[in-house]
Amino acid sequence: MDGIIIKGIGGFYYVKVLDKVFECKARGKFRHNDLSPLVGDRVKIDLENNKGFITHIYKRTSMLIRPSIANVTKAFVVFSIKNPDFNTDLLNKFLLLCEANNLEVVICFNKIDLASKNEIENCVSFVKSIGYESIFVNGKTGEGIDKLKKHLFNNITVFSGPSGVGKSTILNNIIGTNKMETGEISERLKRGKHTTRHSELIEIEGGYLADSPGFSSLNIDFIKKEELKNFFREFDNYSDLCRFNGCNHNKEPNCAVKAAVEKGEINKIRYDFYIKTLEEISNRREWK
Ligand SMILES: Nc1nc2c(ncn2[C@@H]2O[C@H](COP(=O)(O)OP(=O)(O)OP(=O)(O)O)[C@@H](O)[C@H]2O)c(=O)[nH]1
Ligand SMILES: [Mg+2]
Ligand SMILES: [Zn+2]
Repeated sequence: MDGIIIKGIGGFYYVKVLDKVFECKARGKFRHNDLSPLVGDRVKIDLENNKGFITHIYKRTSMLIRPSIANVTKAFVVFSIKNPDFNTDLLNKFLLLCEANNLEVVICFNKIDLASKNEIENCVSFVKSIGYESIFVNGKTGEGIDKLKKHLFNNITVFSGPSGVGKSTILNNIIGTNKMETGEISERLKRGKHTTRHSELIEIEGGYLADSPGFSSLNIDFIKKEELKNFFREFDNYSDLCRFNGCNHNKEPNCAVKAAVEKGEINKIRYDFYIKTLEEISNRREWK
């Protein structure tokens, strides 16, 4: 039988086949080729004496590390406009990670109840200038949540974004129960608790949805210098016009991307972030 792993706890994998869930163990042989099953994996399972075994893992289309989930196709990148305040640098990092993992992106601005009109406008115009779709929501009241729901069909969608922006609150609102723990960071620290440690897929609106813990440092070590530019979609319309093939839009002469930045057609904040990241990657390479 073919199914999908929706949860893994203590060596057991819960595999959904049609409308049934089977508790399965992995066959030892996966260890040999260094492949252990992940939530999101499409797998083949056998039943022997009422016990389930995963016998095959189908090829993955993507593999996230935090949270560790395979075959994710879409990300809701969540930021609150206030508390914690919106931060373009961090958004750029999350976007870069999504692009590098080949995920579709929906930017979601939460806590609209705490924001002024002006602050909302700023977010709208920033996102517009970089060519992404954004949805504004109130995770507590559910305002705007329907627009997010429309994105779930046929996808494995993961929430990403910094801690405290309201990811779990929005997820709870989408699924209609308080499945995920939410709360102020300070309260959580006091109780010595952390957000969900095991990953789980929740089936909803014809797709699967996964929460993720907030994190403040993002690992972009796997991105190569030469491919970084491909993850900035607003460069695409210009890069063919650069004088050099494979132009890195940095110090090369006659660079169409740089010209577009000067003309204000490409957001300078984004370009500066690109150069900063390019330098970070170059420096890292020198030391290795
Ligand atoms: N005012 C307001 N508060 C919100 C909204 N959405 C969430 N919150 C509050 O923000 C706090 C953090 O929400 P969580 O859902 O736990 O945030 P999270 O992104 O899951 O945080 P981590 O699990 O640490 O990554 C909670 O106290 C929520 O009640 C909103 O739309 N408006
Ligand atoms: Mg959470
Ligand atoms: Zn160029």
